[in-house]
Amino acid sequence: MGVVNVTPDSFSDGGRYLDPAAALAHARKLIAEGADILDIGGESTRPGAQPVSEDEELARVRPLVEALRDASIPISVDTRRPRVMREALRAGASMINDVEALESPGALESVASSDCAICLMHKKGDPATMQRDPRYGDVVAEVKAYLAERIAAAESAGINRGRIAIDPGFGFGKTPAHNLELLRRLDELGSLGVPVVAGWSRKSTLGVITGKPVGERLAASIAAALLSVQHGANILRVHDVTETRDALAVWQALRKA
Ligand code: HH2
Repeated sequence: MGVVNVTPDSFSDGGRYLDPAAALAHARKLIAEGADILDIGGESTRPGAQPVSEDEELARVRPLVEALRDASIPISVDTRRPRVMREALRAGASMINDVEALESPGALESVASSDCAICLMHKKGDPATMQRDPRYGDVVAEVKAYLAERIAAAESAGINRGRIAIDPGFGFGKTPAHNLELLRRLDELGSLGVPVVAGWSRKSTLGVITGKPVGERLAASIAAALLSVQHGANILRVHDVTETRDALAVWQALRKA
């Protein structure tokens, strides 16, 4: 899953693709590099991010989704807002990626009334404050229980299990130790019976481990992506498609050999 952030403030690529032409060119580049899904976002959820208005989010996302109607791969929209979900689906998106796991009032219904795929992500707290001393007992058990509850809520709303993926939300209200524990035990989420998405790309825990700024975390991101797959991830949310695919190709060749 290749990331296209149409935002001025995303943590790793903020401002680079705010211009519609630049966003479309980047989207087409990621498709050409072999992305299987594109994930388009119009609001940064990085720690400390301020919310944008619904109209602004839509103005960023909708034209790009429309321009990609003819794309050869599914288009996902990363949003927490029911209206943005509905408009994005109308414009041609076939997946919603929600960092609030459809908790916003009306979100379950917005997804249920279509046949799109949905990624339910765990986060603790809001982006503005979530990295201020997050605490868990057993982080994996807590994340898993939350995702199980959100799968059940989605199913009760009429979204069948075959449409659902889950994501532990690396970096969303988690310390580096929490993120590493989630990675080490990622396969425990497999028993929920739906595909697992992992988003480590360029995140700050990788900066803590390597001492590298956000622009120099490619190798660390690839290591985390490969480890995620080894621990059961089915979908990798990444900024760097070519490099991640090459690393995966080596891993897959070894498995086949
Ligand atoms: N991470 C980010 C945003 N959305 N969605 C899922 N399912 N999983 C993730 O790990 C995830 C996500 C943050 O990354 P990015 O989009 O690059 O940054 P920003 O939120 O600053 O736009």
